[in-house]
Amino acid sequence: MKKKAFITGIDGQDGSYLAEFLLAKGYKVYGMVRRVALEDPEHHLWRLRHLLDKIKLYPASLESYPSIFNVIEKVKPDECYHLAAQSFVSYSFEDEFSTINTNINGTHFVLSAIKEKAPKCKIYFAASSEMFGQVRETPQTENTPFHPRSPYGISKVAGFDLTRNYREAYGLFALSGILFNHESPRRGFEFVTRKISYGVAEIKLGLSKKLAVGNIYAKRDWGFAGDYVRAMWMMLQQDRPDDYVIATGETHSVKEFLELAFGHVGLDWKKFVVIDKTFYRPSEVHLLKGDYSKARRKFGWRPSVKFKDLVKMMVDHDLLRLKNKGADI
Ligand code: G4F
Repeated sequence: MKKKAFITGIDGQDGSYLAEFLLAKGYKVYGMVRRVALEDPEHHLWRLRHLLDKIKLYPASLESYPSIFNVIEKVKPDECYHLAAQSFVSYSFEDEFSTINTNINGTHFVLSAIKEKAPKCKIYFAASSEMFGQVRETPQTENTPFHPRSPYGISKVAGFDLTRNYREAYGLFALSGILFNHESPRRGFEFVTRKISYGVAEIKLGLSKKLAVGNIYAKRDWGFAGDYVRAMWMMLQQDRPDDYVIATGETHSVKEFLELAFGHVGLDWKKFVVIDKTFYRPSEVHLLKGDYSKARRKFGWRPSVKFKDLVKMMVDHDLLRLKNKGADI
């Protein structure tokens, strides 16, 4: 019998890579999406276009316990990957309340429904390096204390604690992946890497003249999303549930990303980039750099894409996309 995997947020960057990965492993893949995505697949399901006849999608909302409960009761998954969230940090400052309600309740609903209807199901929770926030040490490990600096980060700390509590209190096989930033040609356009790769492609093709960004001195540990979904699956294949940092162990500034991205198409970033303070955050996470040695030691995970190659991959994709008028993936 094929194993059944259930992915919340299957229509996002990570969900789409994970669905591909699990299908290739022989899983039956089920996904939860908002009803609007099923009604308007062209806009909402572009990352899954090539998979739609291989997966089964159910409408449900992170805001509604009954909707999640019903889907989990129907699917009765063997593995659940809870990726869905309001995941854009900037937006979490604009609407603290909906980010906190949706992210914390959504995680709670998924955990509770699994406990009631599929208690043997292994659960992956998408925690985040944003939980480290104002970092207490560098590099950050599974033991580094959290100090979140955004409503989004706070919601992820609560999700992490809920997941651990369901493991300790009810014996669920529930764990968290503390993933550092991970990018790809499927990244949403609001995140800085995609904003830059797309902006560079537009400028190179004469479709735009300037790129406005915020704090270019922030540093992130950027990896390739395809590598990170492999880690999610590996975590769930271990004998015991535990939490893991997934990162590259390198840190680079937004400025370095700009230099490389513009440099890749033969342009000098300083001639095109303008700083717009409206993109600054009320409280910034200045530096992230993860230590993934526990994941390497326990199950041999390693990142396969270097920072420079990630930048090139994203810029090349966006050049092609614009030349082909929308070849998405
Ligand atoms: O690309 P970002 O918006 O990603 P951020 O805030 O690091 O969050 C991402 O990674 C987290 C893991 O650590 C995830 F949990 C989260 O869901 C998301 O995937 O911003 C990266 C950095 C920030 O320091 C930001 O201030 O880039 C800086 N930045 C500078 N100019 C900008 C811009 N960010 C955006 N989005 N847009 C700008 O114009």
